[in-house]
Amino acid sequence: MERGKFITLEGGEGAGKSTNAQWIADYLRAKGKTVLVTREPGGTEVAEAIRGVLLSPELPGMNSDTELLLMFAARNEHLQKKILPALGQGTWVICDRFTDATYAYQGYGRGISLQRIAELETWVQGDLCPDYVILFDLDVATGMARAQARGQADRFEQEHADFFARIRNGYQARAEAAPARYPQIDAGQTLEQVRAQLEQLLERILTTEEVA
Ligand code: Z5A
Repeated sequence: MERGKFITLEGGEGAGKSTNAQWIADYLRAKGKTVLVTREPGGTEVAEAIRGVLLSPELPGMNSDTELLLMFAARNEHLQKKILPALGQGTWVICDRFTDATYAYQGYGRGISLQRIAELETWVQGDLCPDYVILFDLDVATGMARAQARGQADRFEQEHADFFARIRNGYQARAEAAPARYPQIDAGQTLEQVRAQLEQLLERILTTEEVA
């Protein structure tokens, strides 16, 4: 059976990934694909429990390496129990954040060596990586304002603007290194305009399965 496509959604906070994940899945289902929507950190019982620790504002001051290891512990569980079996059955997997978030947040944001992240990536993922990383790009101030309007901040949302600026730069650096695999969405537009961009992109993925 042909393996499903693995598509991840990335970007800074408030960029609209969660808002659009289900919409993307519905669009692909209407085109005949079987689709699973999931998220990181999380996606399985154990990984969601780890997510609770990672996001809790009650646990400030977590060591950065601990944070990194917990991200990959959750990812291993998610991959083994959910993502790999689904891809193997031909299901398309839409994942709200994945390893690019680790490079952006723990690497560029916290300052952990990218080489160390790459070693854990190889250990946990082997050579599996997303077929496409849809990057929702948004200026930091707008993203923070959207997130703040939602209410209580989690452990990451309590960071300052310079942390989120490093993250945006990190995502851009990764996208520049492999632009065909990192199609970008201008997430500062209205939801209607964002979905028009997504529709064009998904059509390209469906028809050519290669984004120029
Ligand atoms: N993290 C990490 O550090 N390392 C890792 O390896 C991984 C994750 C995998 C997960 O928290 C945190 O874990 C995340 C990174 C870190 N922390 N941060 N910050 P999460 O899943 O709760 O947080 P998130 O992924 O950042 O979600 P988010 O802030 O909700 O962003 P979003 O999903 O992109 O945004 P949204 O929820 O779809 O939209 C936010 C609000 O904006 C909402 O009210 C929408 O109605 C509104 N919105 C959305 N689109 C628009 C447009 N186009 N116009 C106007 N308003 C809009």
